[in-house]
Amino acid sequence: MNKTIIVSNRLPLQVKLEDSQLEIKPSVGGLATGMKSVHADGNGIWVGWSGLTEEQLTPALQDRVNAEVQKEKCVTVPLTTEDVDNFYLGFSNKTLWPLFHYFMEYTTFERSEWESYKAVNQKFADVVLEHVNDGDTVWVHDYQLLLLPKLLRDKNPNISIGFFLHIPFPSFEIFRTFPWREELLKGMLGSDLIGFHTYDYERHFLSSVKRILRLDVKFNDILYDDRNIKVDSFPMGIDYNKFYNAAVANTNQKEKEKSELQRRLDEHIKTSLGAKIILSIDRLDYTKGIPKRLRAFEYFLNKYPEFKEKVRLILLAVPSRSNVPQYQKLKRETDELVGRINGKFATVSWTPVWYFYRSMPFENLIDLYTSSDVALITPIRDGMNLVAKEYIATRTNQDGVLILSEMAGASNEMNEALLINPNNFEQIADTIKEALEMPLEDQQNRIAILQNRLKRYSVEKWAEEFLDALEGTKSNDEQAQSTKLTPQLKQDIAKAFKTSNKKLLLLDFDGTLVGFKNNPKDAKPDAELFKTLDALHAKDGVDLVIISGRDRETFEDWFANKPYTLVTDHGVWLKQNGKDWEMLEHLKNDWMSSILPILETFVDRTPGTFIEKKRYSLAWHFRKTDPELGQKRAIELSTVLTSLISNNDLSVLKGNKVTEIKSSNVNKGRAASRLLTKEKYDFMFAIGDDWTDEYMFEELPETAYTVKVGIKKTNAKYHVKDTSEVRELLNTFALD
Ligand code: GDG
Repeated sequence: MNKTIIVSNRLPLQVKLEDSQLEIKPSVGGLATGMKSVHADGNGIWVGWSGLTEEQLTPALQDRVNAEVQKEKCVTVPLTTEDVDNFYLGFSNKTLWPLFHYFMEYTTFERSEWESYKAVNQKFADVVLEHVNDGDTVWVHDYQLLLLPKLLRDKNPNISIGFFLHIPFPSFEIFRTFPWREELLKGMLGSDLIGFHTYDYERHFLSSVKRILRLDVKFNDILYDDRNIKVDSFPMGIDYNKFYNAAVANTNQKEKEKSELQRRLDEHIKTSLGAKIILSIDRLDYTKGIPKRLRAFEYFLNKYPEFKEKVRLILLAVPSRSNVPQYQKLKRETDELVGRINGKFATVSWTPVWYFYRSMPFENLIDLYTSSDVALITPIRDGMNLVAKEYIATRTNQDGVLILSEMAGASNEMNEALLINPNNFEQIADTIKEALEMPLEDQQNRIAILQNRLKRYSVEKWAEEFLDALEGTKSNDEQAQSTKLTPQLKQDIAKAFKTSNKKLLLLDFDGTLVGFKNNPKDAKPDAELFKTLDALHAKDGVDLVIISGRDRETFEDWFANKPYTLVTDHGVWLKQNGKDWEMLEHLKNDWMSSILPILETFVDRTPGTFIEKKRYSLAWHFRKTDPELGQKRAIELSTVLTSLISNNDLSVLKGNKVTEIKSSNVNKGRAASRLLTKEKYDFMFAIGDDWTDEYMFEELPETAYTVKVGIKKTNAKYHVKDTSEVRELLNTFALD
């Protein structure tokens, strides 16, 4: 039976070692909850680090940890202290975390830490590969493991790999500064499905893929390495019922059952008529905007002094990554600010900020959520923010107001909250006042809508949707409508080639026999290619035809002394058996003088594009420009041209990053059928990569072997990955 393997940096377990005693209990985080049913299902496992380094564990203890976590269907990845320093505290939290949250000034790029990041991703891969079987599904989580999908894919192509990023994906302008950007993107592209919290992160990722790797992106599909990779957004939800039910239990508890914290909260509420509590909860992280929030609260007290002695801000800052210098600095700054505000405003009966620097048990968290009139959640950047969602779930009477930063991913789904810009103190102060004074009915209307949404799209649903979408990618290959040439099929075709008498090979040139270059003039045939072509041509009964959109002069130059048949200009010219060039189609080129100036205006406005003038056609190349701009201009150009050439015998061909204008009655298909009328072939083979080759695939009889390079939609029967696979295939024909 196939299984699902979940992989994250940390296991969903808290493993503690005190006086050589091991204590292992399940952790209560959102991810652990969301994955519960996936993890519990069948023989699925969870792979991750236990939280204890190899140095902390003797071999005997290590064995005990392994045995204990195994009971929870978990498998550990052993990490050394050095790994944790360089991979986790170093590269993950001093490079990726700040960069992806737009904190460029905190981002360091250390080669040694990058090396460690790669090595630790490999350690994760080794453990997963030990447990994975063909047909299994692997779901990789978060920024610590961006390289893992590729490491797995390279070793086992027969598994389904999903990746989910829990933090933002930054815009191209930020991501491009990252020194190892290609490697990181390629690492992620080992997946079949890549998920983000929001459409914005998805958009940013696709834009980097297009600009940095120059890959083809169609809507949210990336064509890469003969695979179709899906990218989509899945906003993570919470365990709604868990928070709602805990809140109901909290409100129903008797006086003597209440926690110490709850009593203190109740006392505050009783101190004066209209006393209110504002709640702020986050890990102490610079992305969460805690100092700015405190300053905004100070500004609020100055601007609206009538709230003094009535309103209290409860600040719960959970310790996090305290070994990283920026976090230590943030701790000092927060301590000082709280001290300053309390020193400035406190009275004998009132301290404006109650500050907790610790983690609280779940029950206390619920005390805080249920007792607060307003939740003030103002991160500077946040992938999603689950605290905002949890606060809403605990509002069993549907009262309360959420003030939420528009920079949190959650703001996309929480329009009914009061959305603020965390850098605008004026706006925050006014919004706090608005929240404190909001009529109950208005509060209830807003919370009701938010609750409905959160209830429906819970964390279980999120996990289910992601896995369904991952399952759906399995049929991606069928979308290509052509069959992948397997080693067996290649052998069959080679055999048919060998056993036939008269063979026709129609080979496109650019993107088929040679890869694309920025300048088409540089994509010359190389010695290795000539060797293959010569060997093919030397075989008995072979008609070797190179059929291309290139102009006659270029081919004359490159293949001057070669005896192959050449068809150029998409089928205008033919050179056969060493004879002179012969014109297959009689064409005019007097239209060029009117089209050329139009193309020139496109070149002027689109940096990096250029015109290739051929004898019977004009091509506008946009391979070197910004991919999105190029695509946009190509659509614009085709609209302009279509309106102009309607009365002419011209057509516009959209090739691979090129738009070409030429006479309508010329195409590779017509040229191919002419060749077919001259001879009787019992083996026909055509291969090409772009739109112009489709004519050729269509014209050939059913018995022909037609092969597309790449997995775009095609009329060809088969497809191969790239030019190197084409050459490999031709070499097998050439062998005896
Ligand atoms: C990352 C992304 C994204 C907090 N204090 C206590 C406590 N918590 C729990 C909350 C909540 C969780 O921790 C925090 O989740 P967030 O989503 O707010 O933030 P990150 O930790 O930064 O998480 C974030 C998330 O991944 C999921 O994809 O939303 O954007 O940065 O569940 O309840 N729990 C307990 N005591 C505490 O003191 N028990």
